[in-house]
Amino acid sequence: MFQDELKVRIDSINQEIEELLPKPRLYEDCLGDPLRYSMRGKGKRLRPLILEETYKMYGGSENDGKYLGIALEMIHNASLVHDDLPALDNDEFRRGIKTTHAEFGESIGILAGDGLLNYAYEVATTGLVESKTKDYYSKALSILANKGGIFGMLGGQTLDVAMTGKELDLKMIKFIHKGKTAALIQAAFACGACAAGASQEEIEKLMEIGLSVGIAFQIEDDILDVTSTSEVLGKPVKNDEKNHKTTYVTVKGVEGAKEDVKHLSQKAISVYDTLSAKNDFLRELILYLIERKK
Ligand code: GRG
Repeated sequence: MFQDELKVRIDSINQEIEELLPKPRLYEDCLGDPLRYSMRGKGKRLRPLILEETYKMYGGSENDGKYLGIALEMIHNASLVHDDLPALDNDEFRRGIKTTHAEFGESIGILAGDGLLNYAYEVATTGLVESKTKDYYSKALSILANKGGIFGMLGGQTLDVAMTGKELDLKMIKFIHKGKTAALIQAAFACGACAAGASQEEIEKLMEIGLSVGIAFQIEDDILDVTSTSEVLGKPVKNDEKNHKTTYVTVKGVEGAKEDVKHLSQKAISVYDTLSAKNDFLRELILYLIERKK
């Protein structure tokens, strides 16, 4: 069953995270503790999951997918730590536990996010040193850095902050979603394939799939913010209203937004079905995300 398979894979990713996180020191570990804490909680581990599945799908059989996948999850978690800070969303709960700054204080929260971001690149470059296919790996690494940076997630998030309180049209909202959320999902689809030596044509298709899945994922996030509960999500709801954000739901309503999630997911599947490699689990995962409850 898909759900059982999903659990096995998430457990395996959680083990890889434990393996690659810095080990606790004997003396008080004032950065290591908050850094490890920031990776905890019931995260869906969606990004390393996708990355490692695409790596296998294109024949990858070494540790390259693991290093890139966990580095990507660390970049994602660093972004969550900073997103929760008082200067940004000011949230005290995520994944059912206190946010890093709520647990360790704001200054340490800022530093833990910085530390995790830098550590992500230490993990990713350790993978490069060990890789037997450095040409492929370095190309994947450059996609990872690009999608996490000013032309990707960081750029999208900055625009999101700059536009807070303003009325936005759908085109602008999608542009923000493309950066702040879809960029890392594109990295998840493209980096694994790239590290395994997939062709440029396949990588471009995977980027297209990542874009549709990523925008759909953020729209669903906006939907769940108004339709779900904090118990189910493990984080506060009605956050967008609190933060004066115009979202996809503000513009299109819940039903309109749901329709667009379906449409984007179908678009992703139709490109997926033209790929030269196959992975039924990954295909099911894309479909599962349309129905996600958290
Ligand atoms: C420090 C790298 C760095 C960046 C700072 C704050 C910031 C820039 C970016 C925030 C980007 C952001 C939070 C986008 C929202 C993406 C999103 C929908 C996150 C939730 O992802 P899930 O649902 O979370 O996969 P889990 O908890 O399951 O991992």
